Amino acid sequence: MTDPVRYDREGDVALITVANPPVNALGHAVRQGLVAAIERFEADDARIAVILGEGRLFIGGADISEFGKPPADPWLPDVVNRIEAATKPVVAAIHGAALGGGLEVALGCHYRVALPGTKLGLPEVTLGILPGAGGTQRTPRLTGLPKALEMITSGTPVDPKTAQEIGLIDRVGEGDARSAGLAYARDLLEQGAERRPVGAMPKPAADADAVAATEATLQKTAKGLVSPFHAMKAVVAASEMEIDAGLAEERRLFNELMETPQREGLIHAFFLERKVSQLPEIDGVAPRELSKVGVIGGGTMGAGIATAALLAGLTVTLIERDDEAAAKARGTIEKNLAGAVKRGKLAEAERDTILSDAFATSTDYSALSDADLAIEAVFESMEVKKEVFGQLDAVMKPGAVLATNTSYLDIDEIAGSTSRPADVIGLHFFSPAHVMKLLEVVVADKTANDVTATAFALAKKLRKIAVRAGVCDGFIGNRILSHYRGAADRMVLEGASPYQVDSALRDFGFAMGPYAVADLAGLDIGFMTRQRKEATRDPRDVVPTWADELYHMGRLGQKTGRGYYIYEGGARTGEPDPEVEALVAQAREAAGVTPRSFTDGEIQRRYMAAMVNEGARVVGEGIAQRPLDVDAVKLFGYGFPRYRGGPMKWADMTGLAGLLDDIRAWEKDDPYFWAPAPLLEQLVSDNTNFDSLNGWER
Ligand code: 3H9
Repeated sequence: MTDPVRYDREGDVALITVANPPVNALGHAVRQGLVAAIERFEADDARIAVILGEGRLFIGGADISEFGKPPADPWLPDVVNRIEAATKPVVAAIHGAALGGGLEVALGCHYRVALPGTKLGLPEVTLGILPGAGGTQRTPRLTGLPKALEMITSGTPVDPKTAQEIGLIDRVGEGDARSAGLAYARDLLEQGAERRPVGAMPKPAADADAVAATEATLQKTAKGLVSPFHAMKAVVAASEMEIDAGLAEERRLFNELMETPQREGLIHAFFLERKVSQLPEIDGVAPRELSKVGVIGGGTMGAGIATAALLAGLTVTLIERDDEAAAKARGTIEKNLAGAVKRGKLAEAERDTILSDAFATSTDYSALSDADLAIEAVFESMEVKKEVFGQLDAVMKPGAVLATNTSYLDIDEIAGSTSRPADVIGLHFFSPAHVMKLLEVVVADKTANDVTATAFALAKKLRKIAVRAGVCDGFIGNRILSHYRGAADRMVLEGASPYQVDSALRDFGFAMGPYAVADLAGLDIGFMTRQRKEATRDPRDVVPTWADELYHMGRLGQKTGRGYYIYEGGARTGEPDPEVEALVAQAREAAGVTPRSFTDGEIQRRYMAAMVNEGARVVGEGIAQRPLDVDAVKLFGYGFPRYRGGPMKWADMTGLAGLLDDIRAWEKDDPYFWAPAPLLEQLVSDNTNFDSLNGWER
C-alpha cells in the first residue's frame, strides 16, 4: 500500500499530499500521516507548507465508515489543532471538494486557496452529526455568525467565489492545486506573511436576530431532525465562549449526536445510495449505446419520462396515437420544462434548443427505427402493451432496448410476446417522472445483463436512484405498499380514524399519511387496483368498502376537491370530513366490528411491522436482492423519512425479535394477514439482522 500522506520539498516549500483514494477520507492512517508530516515540516528547513489532496479532490471528510467503531488516536480535532499549532505557516490548496473534516483541515491551516469549481462545505448535518473538528468554531470566526449558521445548519456547500466573499478562503487560484498552492506559498513568503491561526482570532459577534431566523427556518425545513438544531447551538457557542471552551462544547454536542439512531439511519442512507447500483450481474458489463430515446404515450407519465430524458441531454421522440394527442403531450412537456426554467434548473435558451432540436413527436412507430431505447407508458392492459411491443419489435433496430413502464403487469409475458425477450426490461418510473428520484429496474427472466447495465446507465444520466427488482405484482415498492396500506385499512376497520392514522404516521416522519397520499394519487387508482385483484382475492382479506363508496360518490381525492379529506378552493392540504367517518362507522357495523381505540404508537408499530414483514418476503423471494434495495425504494419513492434509514434499517434498530413477537401475537387474531415472513423468522432464530445480508465491505 502506498503512503496515504506524502511529504516532498519544492525549494523552500514543503508539500504535504493526502493520497487516500477514492476521496482522501481522513481515516486513521491519514490522521497519523498528517501529524507526522507537520512534525517533519517543523524539524526541517522548509519555510512554509502546502497541504493538498491527490486525485479528483482535496479531502471528502472524516472516514464515515469508521463511525460507530472504537476511536483510534489521533482524533481529527487533535490533528486539526496540531496543524494550526505548526510553528511555521501552512497553506491549504483546495481543488474538487473540501467537505466536512476536509474543510476543517483547511480551516486548521493558516491560509486557504481554492480552484474554481471546488465545493467547500460542512455537510455533517446530512449525516445526523455536526462538524466535530472545529468547524463550528473556526467558520464563524472567519465569516461571522449569520453565514456560518447558514452553511452549517443547511450543510449546503459554497463555491470558491462565495467562499472568498464571506472570508472562508483567501484566494481563488489557477491551474492545478499544486501550482496554485506553490504560487500562493511563494507570494506569502515574499510578503513575509506569518502564521495566522483561525482559532486565535476574536470570537464572532453575537447576533440574536440571525439565531432567531435560523431557528425559524429549521422549524420548517428540519422538522423531526436533531442534528441541525445541535449544530446551531454549537455555532452559537462560538460567539459566547473562548476557543477552547467552544471546541469542548462542540465535542459534547457532537458526541451526543453520535449516539442517536438518526445518525445511524442517515449514514445507512448515505452508503446505500452508493451501493444500490453495485450488482454482480452488471459488474464490468458495458452498457449499450444510449442517446436516442423513444417514449410511447404522452400522458402524465410518458410526458414526465420524456421531460426527464430531455433534461438529461437525450434526444426524444414521443409517439402518440393522433396529432391532437401528440400536441397535448408536447404542451405538457413544454409546461414541465417551463417549471425547470422557473426553478433555475434550465436556461431559457437551453429550453428553446431542447424543444427545437432534441424533441419530436410522431404518430408513426417507424420514427423510432434509429432509437437506442424505447419506453412505453401506455394504458395498463396486457393486451395494449403487447400490441405496442409488437410494433416496437417490428420497427426498432437490432440491439435496441425495449422497456415498459408498467407498475404491475408480468414483464416476462410482455417479453415473451416479442422476438427479442433478452432486450426487454421494466423501467418503473414514479410520478412526476421528471421529479421523483426512484427508478425501479425490473429485470425479467430473459433480460440480458447489458440491458440491465443500460438501464442503470440511463438512471445515472437522469440522476435517479435505480433499484433492481424482480417480476411480481407491484415489484418492490407497490407490492410492499399494498401490504402496509392493508394494515392501515385493518386498523381503520377496527376503530382508528383515517385522520388519526395519517397524523400518527406524520409524527413517525412520513411526509404524508396513507389516506392523504390516496387523495393525492386519486381514489380511482386504488379502486381499479381492488377491481383488478378481485378475482384472485383471498376471502379472508379485508376490503375497505368505504373506499369503494367514496369512489362511487365521485370523491376521487384532491382532483375533485373531496376524497378522504375536503379541499376547499383548490387547497392542497385537506380538512377531515365527518361524512367519511360515518361511512367507516357503517362499514364497521356491517362487518360486526366493535370499534376500539388505538394509540399513535400502536398505529406506527403495526404499519411498520406490515412494511417490514412484506419487505422480508420480497427479499426472501429474491424480488429485491438485498434489504438495502427495499430501503432505497421506500426512501426515494415513498416518502420514508431518510433519518430512519429505510424500513429494514428501522427494523434492525428496533430489534427483530420484538417485532416478530408482535407479529406472532397479531397473527393469532388475523392469521391470514400477519403470517410472519420466513426470512424474518430465520434471522431471529440465527440471532442476526437484515444488515448482515447487505454485503457491505466496510
Ligand atoms: C465528517 O467529516 C465529520 C467531521 O466533521 C468530524 C469528525 C470528528 N468516508 O460519492 P462517491 C466513499 S463527516 C468514507 O460515489 P463522488 C463512497 O461511499 C463527513 N467513504 O464519489 C464511495 O464508496 P464506494 C463529511 C466515503 O465523486 C466512494 O467513496 N463529508 C466518504 O460522486 C466514492 O464516493 C461528507 O459528508 C467518506 N467521507 O463524490 C462528504 N465519502 O465506491 C461525503 C465518500 O465503495 N462524500 N466515500 O461506493 C461526498 O459527498 C462524495 O463522496 C464526494 C465525492 C463529493 C466527496
